[in-house]
Amino acid sequence: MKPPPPHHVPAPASALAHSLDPELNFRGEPAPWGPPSIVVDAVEDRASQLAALRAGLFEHPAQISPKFFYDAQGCALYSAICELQEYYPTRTEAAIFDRYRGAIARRLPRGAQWVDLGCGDGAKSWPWLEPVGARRWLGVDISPQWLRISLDAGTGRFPDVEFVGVATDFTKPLRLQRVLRRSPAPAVFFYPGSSIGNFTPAEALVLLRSVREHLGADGRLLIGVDGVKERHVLEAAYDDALGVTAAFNLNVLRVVNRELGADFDPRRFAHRAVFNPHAGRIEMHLVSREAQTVRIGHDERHFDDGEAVVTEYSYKYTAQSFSALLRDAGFGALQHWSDDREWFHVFVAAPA
Ligand code: AVJ
Repeated sequence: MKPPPPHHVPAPASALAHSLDPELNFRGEPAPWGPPSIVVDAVEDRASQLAALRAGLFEHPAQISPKFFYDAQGCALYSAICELQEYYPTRTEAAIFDRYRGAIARRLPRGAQWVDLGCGDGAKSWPWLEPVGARRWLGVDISPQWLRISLDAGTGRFPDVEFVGVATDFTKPLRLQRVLRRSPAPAVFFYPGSSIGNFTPAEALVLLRSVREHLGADGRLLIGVDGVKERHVLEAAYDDALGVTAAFNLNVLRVVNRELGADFDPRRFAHRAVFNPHAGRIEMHLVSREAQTVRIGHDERHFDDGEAVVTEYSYKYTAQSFSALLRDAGFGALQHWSDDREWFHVFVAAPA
């Protein structure tokens, strides 16, 4: 792995940790992986995450949070999904970004602190850093492994940009004030990929309001959100001919087996993706193919034939409905870009 260039002097993890307010319950961990620093927020501890996973399985209907999709196998399958012919969101958003990059960048402040929410490998950020003349890049992700990868990639490519990773679970309230420098660099929050769709509209509103609270007058939000469209297009995107999304969905049972000592047999469940037009969401389920009893740790959970486990909601918005949500969250001066079919929406929003 390429070491950071010599003139890039990253803040030591300990220095950053001390700049954090203990009341906010941030704790800087000595970065065993070396510079640049990774700050670990109060990520819910593993035990309580697993307790919630277990509790969800005993509910009616049973549910598994989509955050459990993304083990190594799940991440590989998700990457494969993004290459599928039927899965249009990734490439549609990329095409909008490529086509309108200059126009979008002109709506963003120069010299920004670029905050990538759910940065993954960081690849979606890189094409923006030069056009906006970013000074800092803050990758926010639940996975320190992803942060390590994105920070290595970024520092190698952009020696003049300061890189910071923040490991946090932003299904919990965002508290990035202490890692964001105050003036003079305005913050740009970047939330691509329609990841906001995994939140209910009420939860999305909470997250957007919290982003809004992090922005000074010059700050902006750049966000991508998937559009409502014909049912057959949506359902094909979540139930592809090759069965990659089915494998992605079923893989969560292997995660559950490993994490909870359960004995789900993926062969005994079927993938199902349905568009629920009233709720405005794609729903992914795992449907029991037969009556069966599954062991979960020391307990047992019976599933009827046809009983469903809810694994993911992916909410879809129209340009109008998402504009309304942004306004509700305290944003205004909305700018909107879309593809010719209006399948995917990109917004730049400023504090109202
Ligand atoms: C990562 C939440 C944007 O909802 O489209 C893809 C996840 N699930 N195929 C989405 C997903 C099934 C994806 N997001």
